[in-house]
Amino acid sequence: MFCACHSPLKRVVILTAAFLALSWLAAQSPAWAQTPTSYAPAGWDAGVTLAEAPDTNPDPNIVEVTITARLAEVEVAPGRKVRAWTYNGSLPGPLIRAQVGNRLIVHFTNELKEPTTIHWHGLRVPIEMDGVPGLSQDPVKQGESFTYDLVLRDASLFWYHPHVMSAQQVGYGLYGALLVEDPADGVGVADQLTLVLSDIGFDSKGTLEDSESGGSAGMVFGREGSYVLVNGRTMPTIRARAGAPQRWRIVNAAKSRFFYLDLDGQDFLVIGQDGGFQERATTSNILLVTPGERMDVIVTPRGAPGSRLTLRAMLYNRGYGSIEYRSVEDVLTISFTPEPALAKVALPTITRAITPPRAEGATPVAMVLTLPPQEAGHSEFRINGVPYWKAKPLLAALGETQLWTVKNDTDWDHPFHLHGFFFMAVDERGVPLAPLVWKDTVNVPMKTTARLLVTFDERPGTWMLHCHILDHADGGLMGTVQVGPVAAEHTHPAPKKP
Ligand SMILES: [Cu+2]
Repeated sequence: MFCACHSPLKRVVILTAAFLALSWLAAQSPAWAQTPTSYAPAGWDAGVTLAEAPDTNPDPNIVEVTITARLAEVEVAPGRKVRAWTYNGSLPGPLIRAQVGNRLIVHFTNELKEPTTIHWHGLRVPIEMDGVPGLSQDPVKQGESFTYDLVLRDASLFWYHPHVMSAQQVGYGLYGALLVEDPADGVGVADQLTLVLSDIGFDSKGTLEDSESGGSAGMVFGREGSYVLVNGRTMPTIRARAGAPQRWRIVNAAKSRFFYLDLDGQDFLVIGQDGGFQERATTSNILLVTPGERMDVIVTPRGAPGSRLTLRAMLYNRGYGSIEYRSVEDVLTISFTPEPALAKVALPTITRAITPPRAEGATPVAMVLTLPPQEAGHSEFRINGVPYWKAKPLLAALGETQLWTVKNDTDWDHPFHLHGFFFMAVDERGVPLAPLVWKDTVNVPMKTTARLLVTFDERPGTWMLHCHILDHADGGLMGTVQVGPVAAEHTHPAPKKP
């Protein structure tokens, strides 16, 4: 067969054209395509290093790791040791690092006495990989294994934790970060941290606090551990040159604690949240991260060379017990090098085209969250009048868009989480709140109503929805949505009453 490129002259023309095209592309290539400049001193992040799960698969498109749940003694501050429940012996569990589009294989083994699972918070997985016993898999008992095998469809920070006795298991240390990166995301900030915020409670002997402490009242308040942790350490220090930008990927993995972050009034440039980049970046001098949520921010810490700056958790009223007799907590110290402050560094403009679900024609679904007065010394949270163990699933057809109205009639905030799907918050008229962003966890403040648009795509299954204050979830504030062909009406399998 004759090919035009067999003619020497034509070959030269084609090669020249290709060369010119490549040169033009190189000249057009934006700043982010070049290696971004690091301004941080060597070892700047040693105080917050996360253990990483080694990828044992040579295929560049597959990340294959081994995760084992087991007891281990960890040191959260000098001389402060606790025998925690861990993944691979570290607190938090190892950071799993992958690229968007990768296949992730996790060989999970449980060496704890208690049954457990791994739920992949925020990931759009098939139901078989969602980690909820009774709905998607059997609990993994002591000595047993389970292989999670899924495709990472979205770039963002995600996290993993058990879905069995969640308040206890997460509170005792079972959580880790999953960072799904997009090498072409264009952020161009070299100095990056993944920050897992959490807390833990234990006594002077290093024994974990009873996860049922305070009984029903403890459940209603949402129990917080007294040690505030950043990547498993109390009040770590990072080093930085003043005026140099850093990208922080933050997840709140605490079972109840809200983090209301203040960097001495300096700005957080928020570029993304749970499901990836926002439509456009926003600036705020305080950052609320409720349990389960993630934030992707650029900070440019400023201060005199050689001085220190503290990231603090301010008081945030999420209900009775959250601000009374409480004080601001120090979270992390930034220690500036003696170098002169960097002059203003231009930051990238991050935008993303997001098509919101259509509110017109969406099926309205109403949920009312209540906390009836105690009965027989016992409290329970309810959705539409029933706690989880008496609830029937909501129903949704494949491809259906629903408009969920979540009315919080209680005196506590509830970070509302849906498994397996992103949603978008909208106003009373169904118009998405600006800027557009995909969420899987959104705080519904006390006595307010959230409106969430969600499209249930091609993945059938029975998916959890619940408050991510895990004491509240265990106290009844959970439900399910059954997506897909609906058989006979059914109730939940063997409810677990706390
Ligand atoms: Cu709640």
